[in-house]
Amino acid sequence: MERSRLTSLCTLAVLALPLALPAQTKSSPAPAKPLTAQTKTLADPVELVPTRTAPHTTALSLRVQYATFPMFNPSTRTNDTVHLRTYNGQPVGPTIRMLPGDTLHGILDNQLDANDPSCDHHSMSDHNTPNCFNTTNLHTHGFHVSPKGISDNVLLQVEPQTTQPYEIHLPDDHPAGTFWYHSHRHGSTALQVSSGMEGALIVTGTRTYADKLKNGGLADIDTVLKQGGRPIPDHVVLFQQVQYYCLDADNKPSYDCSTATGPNAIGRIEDYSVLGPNTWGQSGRYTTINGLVQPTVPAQAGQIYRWRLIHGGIRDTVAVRVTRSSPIPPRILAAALATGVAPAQEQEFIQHYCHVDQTVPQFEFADDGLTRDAMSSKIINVLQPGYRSDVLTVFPEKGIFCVLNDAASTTGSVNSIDYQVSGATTITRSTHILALVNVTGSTRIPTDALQSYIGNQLYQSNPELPPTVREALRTLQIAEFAPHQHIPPSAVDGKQPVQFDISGTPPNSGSTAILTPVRRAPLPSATPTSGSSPPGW
Ligand SMILES: [Cu+2]
Repeated sequence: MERSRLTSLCTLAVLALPLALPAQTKSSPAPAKPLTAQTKTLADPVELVPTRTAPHTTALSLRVQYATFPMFNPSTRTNDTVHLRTYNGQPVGPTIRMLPGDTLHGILDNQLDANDPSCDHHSMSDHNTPNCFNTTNLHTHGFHVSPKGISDNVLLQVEPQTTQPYEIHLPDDHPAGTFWYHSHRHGSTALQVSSGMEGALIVTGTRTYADKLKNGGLADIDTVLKQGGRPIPDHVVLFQQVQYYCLDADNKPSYDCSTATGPNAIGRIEDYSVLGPNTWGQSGRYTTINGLVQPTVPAQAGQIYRWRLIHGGIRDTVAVRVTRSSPIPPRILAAALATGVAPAQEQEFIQHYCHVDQTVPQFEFADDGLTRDAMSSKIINVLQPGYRSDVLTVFPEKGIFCVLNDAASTTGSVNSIDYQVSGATTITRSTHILALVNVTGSTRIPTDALQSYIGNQLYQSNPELPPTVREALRTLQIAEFAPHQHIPPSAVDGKQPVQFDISGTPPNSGSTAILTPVRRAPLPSATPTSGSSPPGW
């Protein structure tokens, strides 16, 4: 029986991890094969290293092309074969790193088929109707850059079998942090993003505290995220929601690929009607991490990791909760690590082994690419489509830990319905397994000491910092590394009305929201001030 989960629709989307598998042409799809344990181990997406032609000038090219690759399906314990639009033939777009002040000279090479039936009866300016699925463009989500010309211009139409040059200039004072890119051509955005057309866009921070004044008052948190004097491991964790379907005997879309035969058994995304609101649950698909369904994450106890969480999907809220597990019988553990946990066993597995009352907190230090005033200890880290969250994680001891998509409340989720059993009974959201972490090593830290453990490691690894800044770091106060100053209540000096009009046929002509403006915050002082207690702790 096909599992069915439901969700609602948003505007963006997607998926995946660089599988060590060659991209194949659409005429020669790979046969379904059992997944091996090795290909289930989480890895970072491929990195696209730009050519640095001069200081602050980088060049790269990104291909838009179909690729055929396997996607594991725990409900059948086999790989489905999917044939989808991709960047560079990978389930996940390559990671792109830039520096503040860089100008990126990009080429978007659209190799999709010019014979595009979805384009036949539509004008490409018809933004609100699905059309021209092989036409694309490139959006740099979160970048503070020009939206005009050949920069981050979502109105560009890159037609199939054409190339589009891009020139995107990051200002010198751009914050360092985690951003992402995806296709954003109106009429084909959701379909392309749901197919996996997105990747991480990282602005690397090299501005040290010592050079803060020289760098216009900016110092990057990246420069102090060290343990034992070395930079901590830095990983992309890109969530995608690839809602592919197959075709039944009547060539109608069907989420059940297990009974489809021949070319009809190849998963595809070619039809918006199968992507609509509240269809995620019916589809039985899984939120993937770097392209993998329920991957195994290797980790060392006591090692601090930076996880750059990016929600690149469109169909379901992701509420990340990391828990300890109780001892799992070896046979069940081996099966879970090798081929995942099937839907039929998932709730029982979580209840028996994933201790939601023993959560390992995530220490969030940046939201949507912007470093905060203070790290925030989160039990559940809710990401809506498009969100990013940079967290420090440290596992307190060896063992298996569960990474769960917690059953966030329906009102807080873009997906109001989860399972739809046998097409009849609906059940509200359930918790699902995103990944299992296999932690090794002999270090043991009490869970309630993780915060001070991280603080002390950061303190010890940054002896060159002024004492007040270093001491603040010990208590995870990081305002000196935030690109924007905290707004104290005293700076709020009034209110002004702001009106937003939403198009359509609302009962009223528009809705009015009252926003509270604030005084411009003062420039950072030359002398660091130490840890007055910020909100959120
Ligand atoms: Cu976006």
